[in-house]
Amino acid sequence: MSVQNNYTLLKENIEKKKARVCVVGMGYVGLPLAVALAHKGFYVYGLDSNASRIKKLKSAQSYIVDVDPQEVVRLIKNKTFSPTTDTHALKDSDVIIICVPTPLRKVKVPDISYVVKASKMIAHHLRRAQLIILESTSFPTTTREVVLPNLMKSNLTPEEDFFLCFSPERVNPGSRRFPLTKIPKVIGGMSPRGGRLAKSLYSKIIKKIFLASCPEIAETSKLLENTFRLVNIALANEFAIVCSKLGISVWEVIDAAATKPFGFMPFYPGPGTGGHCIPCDPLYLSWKAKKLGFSTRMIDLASQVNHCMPHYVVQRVSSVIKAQGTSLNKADILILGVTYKKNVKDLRESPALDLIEELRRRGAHVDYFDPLIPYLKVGGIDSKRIALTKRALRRYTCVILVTDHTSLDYSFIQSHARLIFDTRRVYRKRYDNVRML
Ligand code: SAJ
Repeated sequence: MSVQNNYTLLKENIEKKKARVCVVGMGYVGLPLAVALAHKGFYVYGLDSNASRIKKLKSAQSYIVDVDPQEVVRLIKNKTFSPTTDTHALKDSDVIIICVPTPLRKVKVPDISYVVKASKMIAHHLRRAQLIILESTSFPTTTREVVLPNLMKSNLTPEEDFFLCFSPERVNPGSRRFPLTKIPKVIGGMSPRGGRLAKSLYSKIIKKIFLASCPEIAETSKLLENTFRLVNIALANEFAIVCSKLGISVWEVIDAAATKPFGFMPFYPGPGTGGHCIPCDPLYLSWKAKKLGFSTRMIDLASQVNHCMPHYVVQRVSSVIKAQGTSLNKADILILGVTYKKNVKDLRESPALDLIEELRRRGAHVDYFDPLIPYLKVGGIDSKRIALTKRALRRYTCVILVTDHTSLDYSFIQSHARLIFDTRRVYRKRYDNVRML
């Protein structure tokens, strides 16, 4: 079949929503995307190697906060969504979207093993008139230098037999304000045709599409978005330290600066930066830059500043309790909130874990409470969250407010805790028993 026919056939099938889609990876990116496409009438396979995930999806047990399990079952019943572990779904699909994890190895080196595995698996089933889209965040050139060579092992001709694009995921877990369908989509095709095919697919579920001139633009724009956050959070953290030494409130300083209607965007200090995006994505860029002979000092320094925040919090708590006549190695500490950010049940890279480890290293007895996390394992020690009662609160030398979940009763906590160290500015009024980061 000629190039034009492959392209025309795909374009028509996508336009008429007759194209079958296979989303590889049923995680926090892939599942909402699969559901959104199925909801619009595409036939969507949800391919995952984890059989228990597939079983959960089929039995109305959603494990992704943004996806209604009943909607999943309804789509399955309507035969527009098919969760499966069967890789034959790949050959049966006209569009394949890769949404697999791209973590960091322990030594802060990108781990694209999942992307490589998915590319090889797709190459094995690749056929003419297919569109392949990588959504997983990775370093610039991954699409061209990693995915494409693997797909070409199929002996099919890129941008003639099949088309390849990169389109960064922008899912914001737990955000009702920005559901997937309201977040503009950036696409970078290996060819204009491929870009247009991806645009016609995504425009069925997302209004605003930005068609970049190549995959590297799309790959690098994603890293700029999250590096921008990393660096500005680090700036806010550094200001927190300076303001503490000045004896003034960093929160009031930021509020004052935020009155500027242009040229400023408020970020806030905290106990450190967790999650799988902000601490990790920028290091994909710095790794690639180093390969190209350039050291990204801003990223490296910002990562260091953020990484030191749990230690800084321990230092501050130590001096606060010293002023109360005790010391860390005699202290009972309660950590309030352990997830990496509020209202999201996710511990990945959470600064609370570093905080607990250091407090214990310095001899403190540490308990925790988090409404979303009933059990916790830190440094090999298993613990169960405490019951957050008046009596319990009074037991602790200091309560460290690490994650400001909306569901917590902060007035109750302030009324019964002996001392609170607030790292999230939950308490906007002055209280004798509250100290601020
Ligand atoms: N944090 C601060 N101060 C801030 C903002 C965040 O200390 O001013 C901390 C958070 O507590 C958390 C970490 O940084 O520990 C990351 O927070 P985040 O708000 O950036 O949340 P993430 O990791 O869920 O980032 C995602 C990203 N989304 C995607 O990559 C698709 C990011 O681009 C979004 O901007 C962010 O959500 C968002 O705005 O919620």
